[in-house]
Amino acid sequence: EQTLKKPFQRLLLAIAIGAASLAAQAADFKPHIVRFGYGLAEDSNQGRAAKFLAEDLAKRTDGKFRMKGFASAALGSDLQMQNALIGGAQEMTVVSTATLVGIVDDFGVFDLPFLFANEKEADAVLDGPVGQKLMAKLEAKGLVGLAYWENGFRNLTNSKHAIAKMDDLKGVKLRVMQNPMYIDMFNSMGANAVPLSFSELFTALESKTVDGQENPVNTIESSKFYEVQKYLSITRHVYSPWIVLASKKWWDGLGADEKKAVMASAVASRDFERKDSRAEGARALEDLKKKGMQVTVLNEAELDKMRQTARPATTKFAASGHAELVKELDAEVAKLRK
Ligand code: TK8
Repeated sequence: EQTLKKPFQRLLLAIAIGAASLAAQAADFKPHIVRFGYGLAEDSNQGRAAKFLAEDLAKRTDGKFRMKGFASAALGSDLQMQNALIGGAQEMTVVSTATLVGIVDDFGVFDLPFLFANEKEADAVLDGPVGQKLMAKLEAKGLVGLAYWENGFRNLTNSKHAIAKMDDLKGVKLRVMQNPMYIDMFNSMGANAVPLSFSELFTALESKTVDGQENPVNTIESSKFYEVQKYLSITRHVYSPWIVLASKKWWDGLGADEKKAVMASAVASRDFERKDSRAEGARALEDLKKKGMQVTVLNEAELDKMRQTARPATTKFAASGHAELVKELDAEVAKLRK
């Protein structure tokens, strides 16, 4: 029986291998240069994930897709790159979803302060129906959403004084992303919100055009903000997603196998990036302390004050045609907390 079974199994295996290699040969990949622009330094979570993405995509396409990463906004700010993708002048990018609201305003739903309690909730919502529905809306605007990366929970830094309570924000000139929710939120808390692209931020902090900014600790470290900012306040006021985008003009010219490979690489890069960013977070915070930043952790009462104060910004967003979406998102989060 054994002797009969073995050759038969071998035959099956041989057929399977043959079929698999045939399928691989049949996959149709043409040579492509893919320009992938991003805002952070090459030595950052964004840079590491960009490198992973390029290598993964090369593997999946027999080296036919050659992705070139452009760090530090060398191809432009988030907004400029979005427009370059829409126009077909650039193939891919990764940007903050908060900077997409001028194109699909529904993305503002992820800017709601204190929406997610942890990364697990964020992953479930972004990779679930709400996140996917919003991605689908980009197509009509000339963009294809591929995957959400983690930017992370945002914290405050500034060069004026320690911020231990909401009232300490009074009069602080705070750079925010070009996004109405952030402007409303921080103005309501007493700060002076100044919308500015990330690519101009370091210089603005250095020249004291603005006193402070808010970003995850990974970014504060990789962008060397500790050189120009003394005080760090742990607030985790918004969980910030990044989104990997392709130009629809470019995407539409790809074959089915090529689209599948790009999509698969984007998802693989997402898993790599989230793991890497989370592992890096604690180390980045320790390093910021070593670099001389004074760290203040806001207590629950102060965070709650911020939450209450920011509420009208939430209401305003819901009232501007997003009531259903906010309800849907709240329901998903509630379900996750059961
Ligand atoms: C980088 C930006 C950045 C974002 C910001 O291009 O602008 O503060 O957090 O990560 O997308």
